[in-house]
Amino acid sequence: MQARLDRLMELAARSVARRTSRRGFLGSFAMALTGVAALPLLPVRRGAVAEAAEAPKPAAAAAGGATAKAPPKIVTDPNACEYWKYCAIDGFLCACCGGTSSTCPPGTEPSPITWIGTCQNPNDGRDYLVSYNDCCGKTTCGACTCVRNEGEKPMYRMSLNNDVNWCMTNDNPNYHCSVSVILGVAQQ
Ligand code: ABN
Repeated sequence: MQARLDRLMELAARSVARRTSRRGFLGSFAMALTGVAALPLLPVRRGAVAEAAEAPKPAAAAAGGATAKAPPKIVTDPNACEYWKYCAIDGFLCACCGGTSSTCPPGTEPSPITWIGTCQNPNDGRDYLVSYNDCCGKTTCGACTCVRNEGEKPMYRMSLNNDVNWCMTNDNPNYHCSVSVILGVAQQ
């Protein structure tokens, strides 16, 4: 049995050896190796990698890339509603009515009761308490309407609402315009 198996295996090996040659095997092996080595040279699309590298990254954008947002412009004109200390005002700017941003026009009197807001000064980044007094004693000025309601609360909390005629306790309760008076730095 053993001898017959050996003979069978020998015949099979001889048959394979007749049909193949060592040189042929080495040739095929070399071809396969060359093919694998050439794979990275195939024309794959590498542009995407290059494009990704050139696109501004978030950090680069923040540092001035094409999509970076310009810093907000600081308004210094007291006749402009965007002036920082008007952040919680509701009324006509006294600066446009013969007064200044913080003083009433001649012939009017400041209201003794006011509404107080908190505005951030963009020049130093600090929060300031600002009193919004109405100037009373003349009919409405009508110039430079300015309604900014930062921090304002609904009317049920009257002291935190700016839509109130603070001239109501003045001898002459006519509302003319509003000023904003800086009271001090708010506690952080
Ligand atoms: N505090 C300004 C104002 C006056 C009259 C009515 C509404 C608001």
